[in-house]
Amino acid sequence: MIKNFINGEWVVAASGKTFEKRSPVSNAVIAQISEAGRSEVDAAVKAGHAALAGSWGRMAVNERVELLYSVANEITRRFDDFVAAEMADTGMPHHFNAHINIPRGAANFKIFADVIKNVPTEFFEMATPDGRGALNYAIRRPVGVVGVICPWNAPFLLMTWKVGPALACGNAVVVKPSEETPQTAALLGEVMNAAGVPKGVYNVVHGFGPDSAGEFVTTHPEVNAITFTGETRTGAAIMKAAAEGARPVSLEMGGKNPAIVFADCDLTAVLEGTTRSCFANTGQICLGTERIYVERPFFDTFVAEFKKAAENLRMGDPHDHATTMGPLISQEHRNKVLSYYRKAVEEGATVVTGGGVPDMPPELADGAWVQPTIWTGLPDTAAVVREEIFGPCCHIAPFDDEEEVIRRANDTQYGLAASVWTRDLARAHRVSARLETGLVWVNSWFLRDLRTPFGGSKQSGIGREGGVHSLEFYTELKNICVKL
Ligand code: NAD
Ligand code: 6OD
Repeated sequence: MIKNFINGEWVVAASGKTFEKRSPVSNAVIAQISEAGRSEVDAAVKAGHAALAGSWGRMAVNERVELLYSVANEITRRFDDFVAAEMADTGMPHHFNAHINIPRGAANFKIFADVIKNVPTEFFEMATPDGRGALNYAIRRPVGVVGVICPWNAPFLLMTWKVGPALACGNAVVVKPSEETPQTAALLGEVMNAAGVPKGVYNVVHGFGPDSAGEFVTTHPEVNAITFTGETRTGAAIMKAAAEGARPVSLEMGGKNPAIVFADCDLTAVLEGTTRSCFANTGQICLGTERIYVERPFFDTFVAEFKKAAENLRMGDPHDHATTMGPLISQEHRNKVLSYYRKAVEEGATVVTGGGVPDMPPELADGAWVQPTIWTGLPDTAAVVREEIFGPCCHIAPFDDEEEVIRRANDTQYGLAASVWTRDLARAHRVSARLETGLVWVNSWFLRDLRTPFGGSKQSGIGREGGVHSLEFYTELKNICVKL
């Protein structure tokens, strides 16, 4: 059984409640998980405060930095365990876990250790009327116990993206992993103990959202700040919960990200890039592309070549290194994605490829598989062009000029990411500046130095995390003025 990790110990919920985790690949039950109730969440929050009042709260920054390096090294030492756990929970192919998800998890501890080691301090010598002067400076203090609410789509990368900076800044955390992906958060508990991180600094409580561990964390009055990644609707509910006690939130939420392809682009690069941005992790990446706008003279060529690329994807066992696309996370999510596949047809889409469920060998037949799917022919008002689907699918539409495509790309409630494909650099700068998104990639996708700001505009997010920008959320500045 996967247990809660509270104050450095493995804890079974007093209620005895458990829930099942099923494999996305086969639908077989692969784990039972102990579901934390209010009392376990309360114990986790209190353990966090005790850690802050104890050695963790008094630890010098350099010592904390060394501990975070030890955490990163221990993740690397147990690399295969993390890859196996993440692959079992998500069905994500081996290469994505081994080359992105798990290494980025380890890097998230190192990078924020380096950030905190080098953070500058504001310091001013002031004149005073009596001529003696004053020293006025600002120091950063941890915000306290941070509630970390995580999604299932890149679980370890996204959880450590928050736990890394939270700990670097000297906070304690209570993590609520997605009910779909409990394993790597639990493994990280073993790593924390092995690395010597004091008890209570890192706590994990398992369960669902409403009326379960997620709600218990976000409504707990002694949780000082809440950081969340997930759907926009959930983020709004969490913001309401955080209003009680006026607690700060950082929200990373949904998207409906456009790719804009100009006719002068590099065909090889755009095919490679958009194949990844639409289909990597079976389309379950918040930054993924679900709308492609192609300049009209290039439209037919692009659609024909992109169809071939989608049809070349290989679905199968995630352990097989030849597999390039896994299943969706769950049957429930597959039902949602397939409902959009039907809706696209009802709304009059031309199905360029896919649109249904693939034939899989008997041992995989019960998994949450769907075909990579491409549509054309829909107006911008169609549901599959407006709503986040979070599956391996996209709609491709032609455009005629720059103004038009900027307007259409921006015509959405979301504002997470966009990509622009062109050889004309002046145009790339011009278009990027006018897209209403937190991130823009030019001739690339999912490429980002971890020290740069990450986050969404409009209903895709509140706040920016990454590098020193994470300090805005995970620390509070304190102004100290000393009269000499
Ligand atoms: P979700 O919102 O359903 O769940 C996220 C987490 O919130 C889970 O741990 C869930 O148990 C918890 N939760 C649900 N309701 C809650 C409540 N009322 N109170 C407290 N906790 C609650 O999201 P998901 O389906 O796990 O993830 C997919 C979504 O995440 C997509 O919309 C995707 O775009 C988004 N996402 C955004 C980013 C980003 O950086 N902007 C990154 C990854 C995923
Ligand atoms: O690159 C990142 O740091 C990041 N947060 C990626 C998010 C991926 C969403 O699925």
